[in-house]
Amino acid sequence: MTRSFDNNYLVKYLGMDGYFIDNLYQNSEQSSMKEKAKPKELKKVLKFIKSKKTHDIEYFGKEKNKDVFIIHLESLQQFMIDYKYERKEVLPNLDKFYHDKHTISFDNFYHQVAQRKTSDAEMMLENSLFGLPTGSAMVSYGTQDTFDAAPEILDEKGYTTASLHGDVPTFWNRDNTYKSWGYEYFFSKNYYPDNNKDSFNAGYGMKDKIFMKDSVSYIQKLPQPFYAKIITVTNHYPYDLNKYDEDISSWHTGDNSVDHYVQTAHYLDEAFGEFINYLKVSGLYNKSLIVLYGDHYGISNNHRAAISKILNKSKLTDYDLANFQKVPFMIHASNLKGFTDHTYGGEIDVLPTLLNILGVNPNRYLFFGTDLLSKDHDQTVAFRDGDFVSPEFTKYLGNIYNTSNGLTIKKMSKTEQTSYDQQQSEVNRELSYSDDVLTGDLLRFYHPKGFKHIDKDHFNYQKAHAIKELNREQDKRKNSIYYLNKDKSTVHLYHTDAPELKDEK
Ligand code: GP9
Ligand code: MN
Repeated sequence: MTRSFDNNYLVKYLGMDGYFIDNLYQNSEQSSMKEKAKPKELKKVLKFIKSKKTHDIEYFGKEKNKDVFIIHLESLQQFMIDYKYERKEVLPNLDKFYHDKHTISFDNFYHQVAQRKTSDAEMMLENSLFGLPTGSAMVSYGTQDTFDAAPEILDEKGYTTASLHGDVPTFWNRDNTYKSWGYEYFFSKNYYPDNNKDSFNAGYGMKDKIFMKDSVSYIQKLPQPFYAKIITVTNHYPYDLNKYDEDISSWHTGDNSVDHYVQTAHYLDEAFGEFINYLKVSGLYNKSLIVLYGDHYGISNNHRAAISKILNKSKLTDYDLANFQKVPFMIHASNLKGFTDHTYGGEIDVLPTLLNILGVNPNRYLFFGTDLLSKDHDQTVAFRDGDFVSPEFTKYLGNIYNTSNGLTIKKMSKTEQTSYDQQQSEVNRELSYSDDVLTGDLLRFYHPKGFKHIDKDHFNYQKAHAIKELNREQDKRKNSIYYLNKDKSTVHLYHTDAPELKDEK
């Protein structure tokens, strides 16, 4: 019951009757909470959100109407950036991108997921709403709740929206949730050739090099501007990889559930490098806004001995483990002047940051995060269990540290105590208000001027329907990469060393 990530999985192990009873119980719980929720509940949430308004003229609209790639780097942690192993960079392509003169790279950016890792990350990234303290918000509320998500907001600005992922559509209830979020297209596993061949898969889905190359067949047909989320999966516990894909040896910490992480992370980097090369050769690179994020930790705090070895720290503290929760976050576009941004933030802040750069005012929406690039961004980063990090304090696993020097704070001055209490109460409020929005479906009461909530029945992710719809849209809009290339595919521009695709021309 704790693995409610995929309804098919539940049916398989509970049987249809058991699944039906569980579903009935879940739904009755949820619908009674929804019935009890009234529009007045929204008032206190809106008051809280409005108190965190930001103004960021410098970046507003800097990349308006650019194509957008959101690249989900599965389980990639920040410590791997510029990490060397056997005197080699493990992530040469990502390191290069991180330090590029047009990439804004964040080095104090944290994942904020709880148990349901990728689904919590997707909820935060595309709604600026937290996941739930237990269970998956996408599974429990994704089908029936009202959302104001990134795909819907950008659709209203003329964007074509698509999510691409080499796993089955039902995982994390994506096939239903994405309709509530307004994704026009969802290219999941069954869209990809040979998707069931063993050698084409590793762990939870298709291998990244194959998935990313074959995704081009769909990306090139998206009328522009488009918003395309590409969800990788190979760098996922337990980090399985065919021997022939291992271009780097494993770590030798002696902890077998950690040691192969470096190999799948390196594989992910190679796949990313191949994808970026295609963007450059096809001309998409300079006309796109490219966002990269690590969705959550890959190596959990239970592996302290192994973490000490890979970080080369003989005495690992909870402060080190708090820093270990950092994940990469990078924004790249030709009009951006690259730098390493030390601002404290997390996944909840991505959507307001992205929309502002695209020329959409984030203050119009009920977002719990704030624009990382604005001077008035709120740098208190809430973790789902009530811990938090800010430029002053790191509260983690029951200890409080001074963020700048990592020293345990045993006694606080009066001013420190006031500031600490303020931050803690803000964290508690934002987490509980975010839960109220989901459990009470409060966004159904939110109708600012010009808002229209989507009709979920409009969306159909069946392959035959979607391909027909895509071709129709292409003919109507006449501005996909494929159309502009005189209806000739650009897939031949994509070069991969994936042995499974070596015969493909
Ligand atoms: C499943 C993949 C992994 O489709 O996104 O999900 P996770 O186990 O990381 O939550
Ligand atoms: Mn994940």
